[in-house]
Amino acid sequence: MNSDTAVSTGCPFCGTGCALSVSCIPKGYKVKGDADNPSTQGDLCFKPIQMATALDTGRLQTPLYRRDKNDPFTPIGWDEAIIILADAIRSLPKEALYLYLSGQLLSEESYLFTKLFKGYIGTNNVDANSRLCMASAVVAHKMAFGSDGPVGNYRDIDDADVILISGSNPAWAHPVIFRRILARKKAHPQTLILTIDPICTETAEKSDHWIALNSGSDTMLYNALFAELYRRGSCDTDFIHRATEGFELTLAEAKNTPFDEAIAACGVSPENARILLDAFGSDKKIVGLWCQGLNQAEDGVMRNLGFINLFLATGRLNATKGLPLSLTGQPNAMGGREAGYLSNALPGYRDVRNTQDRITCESHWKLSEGKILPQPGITITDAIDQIHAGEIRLLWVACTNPLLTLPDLNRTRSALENPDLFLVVQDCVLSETVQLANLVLPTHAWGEKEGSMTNSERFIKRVRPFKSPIEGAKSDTEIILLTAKALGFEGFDYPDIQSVYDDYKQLSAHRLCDQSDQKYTTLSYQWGGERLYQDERFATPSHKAQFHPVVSTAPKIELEHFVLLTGRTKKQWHTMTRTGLVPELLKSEEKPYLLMNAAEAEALGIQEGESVLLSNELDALQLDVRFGLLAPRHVFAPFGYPQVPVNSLIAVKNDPFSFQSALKSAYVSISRLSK
Ligand SMILES: Nc1nc2c(c(=O)[nH]1)N[C@H]1C(S)=C(S)[C@@H](COP(=O)(O)OP(=O)(O)OC[C@H]3O[C@@H](n4cnc5c(=O)[nH]c(N)nc54)[C@H](O)[C@@H]3O)O[C@H]1N2
Ligand SMILES: Nc1nc2c(c(=O)[nH]1)N[C@H]1C(S)=C(S)[C@@H](COP(=O)(O)OP(=O)(O)OC[C@H]3O[C@@H](n4cnc5c(=O)[nH]c(N)nc54)[C@H](O)[C@@H]3O)O[C@H]1N2
Ligand code: SF4
Ligand SMILES: [Mo]
Repeated sequence: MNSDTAVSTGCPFCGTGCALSVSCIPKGYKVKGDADNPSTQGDLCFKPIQMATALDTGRLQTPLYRRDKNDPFTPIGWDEAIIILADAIRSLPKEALYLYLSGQLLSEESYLFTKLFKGYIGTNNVDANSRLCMASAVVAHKMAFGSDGPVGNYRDIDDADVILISGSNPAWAHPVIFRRILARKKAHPQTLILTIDPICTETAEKSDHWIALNSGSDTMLYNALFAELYRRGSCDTDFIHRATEGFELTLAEAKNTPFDEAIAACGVSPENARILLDAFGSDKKIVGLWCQGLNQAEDGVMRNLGFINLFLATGRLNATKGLPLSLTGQPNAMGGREAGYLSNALPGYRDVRNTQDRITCESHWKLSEGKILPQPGITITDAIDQIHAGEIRLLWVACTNPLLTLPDLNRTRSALENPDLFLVVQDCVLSETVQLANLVLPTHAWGEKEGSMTNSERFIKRVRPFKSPIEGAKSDTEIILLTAKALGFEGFDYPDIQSVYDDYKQLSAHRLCDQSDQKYTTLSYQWGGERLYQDERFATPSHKAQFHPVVSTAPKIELEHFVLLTGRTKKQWHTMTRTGLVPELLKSEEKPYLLMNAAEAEALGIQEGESVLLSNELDALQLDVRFGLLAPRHVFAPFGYPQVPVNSLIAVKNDPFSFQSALKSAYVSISRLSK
């Protein structure tokens, strides 16, 4: 690349989806925000800047193979690797195959994988790490509005009067969105920032009010607010009658617990409850942001719906009074969902259970009718069970590291170690999951590949290469195309990525996520416009938005254990396959830790910095204590550190609607190590 030609691309980290401009400098690459991009307007955080210094570190450069997982790997050529993979796929019934993908893949890659598995091979056994991340938000959006797709956009932050953040720590996890929130506060100091979280996070600290609550009590809180807003006459009855259904039943359920009793059960102070009521009872513009604190729970869909109900009840679905905006975790979890990579989905926000949706895809892919199965595939945690049961015999993992990020890691590990499982891992570095593989397919990485991504506000942009690919690896797309051809499938002759996009975009025509009139070469587009449903015509069968009754829960916090919360830190990215390569990126976060209230630690005789034992029926781990401020009896540890994988303490408990795992919390005992 020429030093004076900056390449416009997208950030490979979080779902904020910053547009970047990368240029070549004598010592490497200079990464800046792309000021011409209307979505993120030139802003960025430190992660992509420092990542650009480690693009070649630790990279896999040749396919590796071993028939027996106890043998060492043998480097092999690409022709042989693809033949081994195609033979393994052909040798098994399609029900025994499973593909596990990632919101860090580009849309074209997720589309091709979906076409190959759900279309040509004919199995819906495809899922993505979005099952651990966005599945509850997806289901809640479908239930409330008729389709997946976040309603609002970042611009709504710029003139909001109240920014209500629940179960999300954007100061760490979506830094550019948080900066935009702080910029609004600076320009308009009356703006109120409210954060509902069991932890006094950096986001909560920088908010006007930290609204502490006990883990698991969101539904109780939102129901209490809902019923009280109605009692005060603060609901928008015109909007409710005109544009929604289900209000009465939802209200009846919400009224079940008296307000004061409910608030107390949640651990929310009466003063904080009043602040929330006053905000929703006013005409102020409220933007509601949420993420994993609502999604990753056994009642994740209910938490999402309870939060959305407050916006529907007060007519907040527009630019004037505000709206909800679900924050997406990974850089392209939005695009992956649009491309149909979840186990029930098909491209263009379609569903395998819908006959017309199947026929549309079959005909677009020139397949015979009936080739796509009408039953959703199994989800990833069920697939782990089926590996144990010997039903799933081939697992192909691309761009995710399940050995550290699924729940119940000991069970996950023993599944992946199963000698009867043929494990194929497609990754750019030697991840923990790669280390258990039979066949390793080394890939190009960020900076080397091209395609498109959709960010958290539905904005699509191009990702472009700015360096030559590492020698010996292939792009994810090429690997899929070679495998499809080795399996004898026609329909995978794409001369370039543009032709993949042009094919994929046609399946979005006349859908909510329509991008069919866009040109790949100039792609920069917010599908659905600034806000969805501004004509109050929703994607539901009746075209009305739907209230859903939400069952209130507020688990009792028992004195014999602590609630372990899990989540992110500011500098570390997931399993550290990226941030672990850059020492500057991890500074002060090199080691995991246990965040505790000082008084609760001291009551157990624990000093700050001391190493303690954290245990439950699944495992026991050692972590060093840091003091912080949390709701009583709550502690926090970050996930993803290979040396202390907290997910081994988390049982598989899934939401019954979204099958998303309750990764946010587990009960644990804490004890001092005997000296
Ligand atoms: N630095 C960094 N940034 C990232 C990532 C990363 O790994 N590192 N990952 C990206 C991805 S994939 C995702 S999904 C996002 C996640 O972004 P976030 O969801 O913002 O981050 P988390 O730390 O997982 O969880 C957010 C908060 O939920 C709170 N919480 C826990 N239980 C409850 C509850 O019962 N109720 C409520 N109201 N809150 C609760 C936690 O205390 C925590 O502060 O971050 C993205 N950005
Ligand atoms: N306890 C607990 N567990 C959690 C969560 C939590 O909050 N608490 N959060 C969950 C959430 S929201 C998420 S999103 C998941 C994330 O979990 P994972 O997706 O498992 O974590 P990553 O470390 O991001 O793994 C991405 C992998 O893709 C590889 N990779 C990078 N670029 C490419 C590429 O271009 N091609 C290919 N083929 N590979 C590439 C990386 O090297 C890495 O191995 O974790 C989940 N697990
Ligand atoms: S905020 Fe997210 S998308 Fe933007 S630069 Fe930082 S990590 Fe990348
Ligand atoms: Mo995520």
